Amino acid sequence: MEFNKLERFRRLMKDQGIGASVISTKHNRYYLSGFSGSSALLYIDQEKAVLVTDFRYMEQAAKEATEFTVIEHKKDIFLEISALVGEQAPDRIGFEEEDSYLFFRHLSKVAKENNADLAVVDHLIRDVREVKSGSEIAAIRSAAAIGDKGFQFMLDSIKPGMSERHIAVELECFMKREGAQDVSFETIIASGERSSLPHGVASDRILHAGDLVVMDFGCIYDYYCSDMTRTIGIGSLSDEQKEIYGIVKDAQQKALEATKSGMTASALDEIARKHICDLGYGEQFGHSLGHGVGLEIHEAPRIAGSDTTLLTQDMIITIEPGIYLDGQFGVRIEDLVCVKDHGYELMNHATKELQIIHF
Ligand SMILES: [Mn+2]
Repeated sequence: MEFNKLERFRRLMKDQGIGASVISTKHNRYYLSGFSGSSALLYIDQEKAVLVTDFRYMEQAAKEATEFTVIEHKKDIFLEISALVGEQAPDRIGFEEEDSYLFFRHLSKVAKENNADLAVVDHLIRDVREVKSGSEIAAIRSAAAIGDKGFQFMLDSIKPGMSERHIAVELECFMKREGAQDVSFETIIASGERSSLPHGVASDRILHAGDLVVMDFGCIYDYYCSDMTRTIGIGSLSDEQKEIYGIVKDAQQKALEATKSGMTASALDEIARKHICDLGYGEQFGHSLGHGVGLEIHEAPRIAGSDTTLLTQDMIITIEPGIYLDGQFGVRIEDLVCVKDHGYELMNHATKELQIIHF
């Protein structure tokens, strides 16, 4: 479904008695206005939406931020903001506590000049961003499809003597050739004993027969992120390695099949966790099951025991259980899914059957 993001935010502001907001962080600024440049402030009240930027971005802002009036500031951007606040005279001004202390100091001065209080709005925008519009889902679907192709590319191109870093560079290059703007986070290629590090970014380690290799990667397409993990084997694997792989794969499948609108994030986490605990590896699954994905690689909700958010239609989340045996090996399998009223849309289609490359 397509919806107006700015109007949704305005409604939440109104509910909270926030007369005006000044939005400054990159992703929220892009989300609410469509402006992709690196320097601007948004001023938003119930009637006005104004983007204040400098000479360099005037043309781009006018083109991208179509719902906003674009104005240029010459010296201090907060002079323009203070004038806008002055016209509206709100009791409370919304701001993002995620921004810097310096920004907070400047905005505090604006609030004082206008006899207004400051109110945090990060959580309001987070609530809007949790549920994706049709075009956001389409962008993430495309980003996920590039990831799937990237996995196949790696299966076809991993050769004896390659290091983790070599594989990561080839993969990143491939995804950019396929249309990715960038990687969505530092590519994780963790082989052999390094695969027990849940966040083992690619190192100089050379792949060997008997290794499991955890490959966790993603890209950005049309500003939206993808995120997937596959674990593959090199040469012959032990029965224990294959058994652990099977447990993680089954836990992931169980969680996928349970996913639907109306359940809590914590209940979903519990489904995969219970399967792994019952088979004796609960202690070795030390992270949460997943997270929301959107403009940023980690967004709300968290799919964790501590997050009681109700999953709803068109939230996009990862499902990524893992088992890590310290100093030996690890397995993780991750897909992106879009939550639906009666189930889910799987956004990754790369095989999860254990792939073994024979050198
Ligand atoms: Mn992830």
